[in-house]
Amino acid sequence: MIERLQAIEKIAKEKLQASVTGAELEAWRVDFLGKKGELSSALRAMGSLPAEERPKIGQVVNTIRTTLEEAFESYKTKLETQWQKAKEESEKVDITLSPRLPFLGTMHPLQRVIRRIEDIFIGFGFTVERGPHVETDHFNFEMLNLPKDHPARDMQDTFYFHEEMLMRTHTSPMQARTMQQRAPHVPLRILVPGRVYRRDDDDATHSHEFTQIEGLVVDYGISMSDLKGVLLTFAKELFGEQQEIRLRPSFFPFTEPSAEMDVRCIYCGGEGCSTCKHTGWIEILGCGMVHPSVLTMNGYTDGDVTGFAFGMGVERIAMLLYGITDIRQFYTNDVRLLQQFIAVAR
Ligand code: 2NM
Repeated sequence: MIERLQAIEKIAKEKLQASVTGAELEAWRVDFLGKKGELSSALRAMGSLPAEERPKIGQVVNTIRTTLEEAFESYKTKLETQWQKAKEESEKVDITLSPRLPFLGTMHPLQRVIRRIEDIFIGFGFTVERGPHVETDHFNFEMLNLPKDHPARDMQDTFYFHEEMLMRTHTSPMQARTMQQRAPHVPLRILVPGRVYRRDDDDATHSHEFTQIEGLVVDYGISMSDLKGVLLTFAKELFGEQQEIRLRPSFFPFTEPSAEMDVRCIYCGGEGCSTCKHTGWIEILGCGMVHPSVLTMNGYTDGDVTGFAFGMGVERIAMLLYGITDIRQFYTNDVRLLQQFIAVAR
């Protein structure tokens, strides 16, 4: 009997050391210390022993039980410490690691140019206005001195929904709308940026959708010198204090007189290069004194009230500023282009 008990003790100690998981530990406790375990059945088997041997065996069983209970407790404590350590190790955070920066996205080059131009004109006292892209023939053409039979309507090939509804071909319909809202109040100083639409075949320099910024000033006694002063100051703020401009006579149905404005070539400084086609000048906008009929039709009937207006293509200016050579690059959203405009330093 004693040998059998000692054998149980030996096996129990070996199996305890072999237990690794909580489930194995619990199975071990049930096997060796539980009510139906090895020691309990040994105690029950004592019934068949001679009475004088029972106290001795009982003592041995109790000693082994105490030994195994202590071994169990200390082994369990040891395992729990290991589990805790492993858990802490796996959850360890290195607070000295530098953070991984999220990809922040970039402002589109067209939007950057729009914001810069808006800021310049806001500085001159202009407000920024936006209007509908789906327009009426009335505001897109009629109110801008382009009656139905006017040959100048051929200058713009238009996307029509039907006779009266179209995609705006310029942002000027918003100028007409604003004049009608505000007349006869002066001064009027507005800047209208936005997408415009023309039936054009796309190539490196043409897009059927592009971005225009037009401006309009209406007040008593506005003259061509106001136009020239504002546009020269604009050119200097956009391209630098040294920037020169020139005005060449031109024609638009909604302005009289009309002009085109060139800037000294920002690449060669006037020496002559391929960008300015060896002229030393680059055209960047059209402008003029608002045609008297346009003022009258839109509510400014006082003959002393005059105005100037101008319009520019944003893609063209962005191409000049950033050296982009194909207008389609603004719309294909190749991240290799966009990533060059990351404004946030690492
Ligand atoms: C241009 C060139 C010249 C222009 C005129 C007007 C309005 F509505 F006041 F008559 N808005 N924009 C204008 C004048 C636009 O773009 C090349």
